[in-house]
Amino acid sequence: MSKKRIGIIGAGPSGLAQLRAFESARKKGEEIPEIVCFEKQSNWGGMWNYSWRTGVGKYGEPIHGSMYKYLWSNGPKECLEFSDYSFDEHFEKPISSYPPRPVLFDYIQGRIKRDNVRDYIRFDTTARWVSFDEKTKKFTLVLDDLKNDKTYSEEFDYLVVASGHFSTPNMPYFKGIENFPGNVIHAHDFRGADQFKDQELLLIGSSYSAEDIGVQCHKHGAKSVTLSYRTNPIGVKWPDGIEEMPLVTHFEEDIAHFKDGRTKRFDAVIMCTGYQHKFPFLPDEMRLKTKNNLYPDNLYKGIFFNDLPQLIYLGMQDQYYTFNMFDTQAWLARDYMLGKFELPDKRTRRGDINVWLQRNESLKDGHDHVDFQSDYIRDIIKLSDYPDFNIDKVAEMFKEWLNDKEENILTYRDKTYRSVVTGTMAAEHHTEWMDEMDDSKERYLFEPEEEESDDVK
Ligand code: FAD
Ligand code: NA7
Repeated sequence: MSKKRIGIIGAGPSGLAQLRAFESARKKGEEIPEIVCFEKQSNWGGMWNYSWRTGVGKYGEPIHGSMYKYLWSNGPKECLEFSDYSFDEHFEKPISSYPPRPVLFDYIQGRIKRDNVRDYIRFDTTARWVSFDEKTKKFTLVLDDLKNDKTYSEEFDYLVVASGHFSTPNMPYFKGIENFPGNVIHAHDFRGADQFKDQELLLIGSSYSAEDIGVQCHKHGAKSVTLSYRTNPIGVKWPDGIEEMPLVTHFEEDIAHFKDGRTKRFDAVIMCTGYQHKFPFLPDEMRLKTKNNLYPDNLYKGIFFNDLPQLIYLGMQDQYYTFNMFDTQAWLARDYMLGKFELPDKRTRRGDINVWLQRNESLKDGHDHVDFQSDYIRDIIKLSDYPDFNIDKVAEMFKEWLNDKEENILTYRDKTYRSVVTGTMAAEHHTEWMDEMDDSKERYLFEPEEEESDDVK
């Protein structure tokens, strides 16, 4: 009998978790199926693989990346640590709790560089279209080899969609914005604060992007930052130079009018208005349709598409937990594909989904969200052999992090946390975050030498 074939779309943290899950089974002596992972970029790492480009890439594909220069982890690294590959193992010394992007990118790569994971990935290859044959129960995947400008197709028994969901902007319209004389961009195209130095900035939105881009622009010298919220303000204590205002109603040239009747002049507008789950390679009946949400509908255990469980989605939830959540999902998905984890019937699955959806409806604040996602991880981690980690402690850290941010949005990244994987306490970074303008790995890992004493002993 020929080997089963597994197709994975995307080599970001979720797709890489899937590859690592299979590698871990292979190392334990299990026979694994034939696996091919398709990645439209030239390298792995998804969002963490920074691109200076905006718009389209060198082959004319929409740019995936939404990360920017000077991006530092927006939560403690102890909350995302792989439980089978610790920060200690990778860096061989304690590091701080909030590393910059290049350092986390390095960590993600460390775990997979030791395996032959790269061999499974076809880079510069875009998944263009998927169809499913009810008779053969196989997927046909149409692929574009971007480098050689060739289109071809291959068949798979299982399809893992790990294409991310923070890439296609949600770009609302505000009356008069077409006549705004300055820059109007979406957070997806923000590549760093430098160009906004000395400017009066308007950021629309009140979630992670607004908070982080606002604080970064303040740190790097914007004249003022105004955050405009639709539903709730972020509500932390803002320093002088950052303020929150209600939603913009319309623009007149460079003047924004707000719901409370106030007006203000701006040099640039950044829409921090979130992203769309977009799967242009999937037909209607296989497409996950959801907003950014802690429990997207139609996914059993947050993973298996209920109408067709051979179709697997990873990392489609809104995220408190990230890398360790993708791992728990990927390990369970692997066991299903290996025939070691059996799914109940469709009705039972639906019932399980409904319970989570109902609870999701009742969540009130960040602490509830953390408890919800922690319980979700508890629910799935027990179903595979992914190494257990202290979820209670991680939930506590998330809640402390939320409090830290409320207390002081400019200094929360100077706090340190203890690893639940190794017990190591994070080191303090050599420079306070507000004074640290260099986000390179070299600068981050550099250890200032002890100052030599002039005292004669
Ligand atoms: P992605 O990282 O988005 O990777 C998806 C991959 O799929 C990409 O490589 C893409 O090129 C590929 N792909 C997409 N479509 C196709 C196709 N048709 N064919 C082939 N390949 C395709 N998380 C944290 O833990 N800490 C943070 O500080 C943090 N900051 C963030 C800041 C920003 C601005 C954003 C946008 C996200 C941030 N995140 C953060 C969340 C981040 O999305 C996750 O950490 C993680 O990258 C999600 O992994 P993923 O593999 O699911 O998706
Ligand atoms: P999120 O977390 O999905 O938040 C989107 C924000 O945009 C949220 O505050 C929304 O307000 C706001 N929004 C959406 N549409 C509109 C319109 N039409 N008008 C005004 N405001 C709007 O996306 P982020 O980009 O902040 O974060 C995504 C990831 O990127 C995250 O994981 C980070 O790690 C980085 P609402 O509250 O719904 O009224």
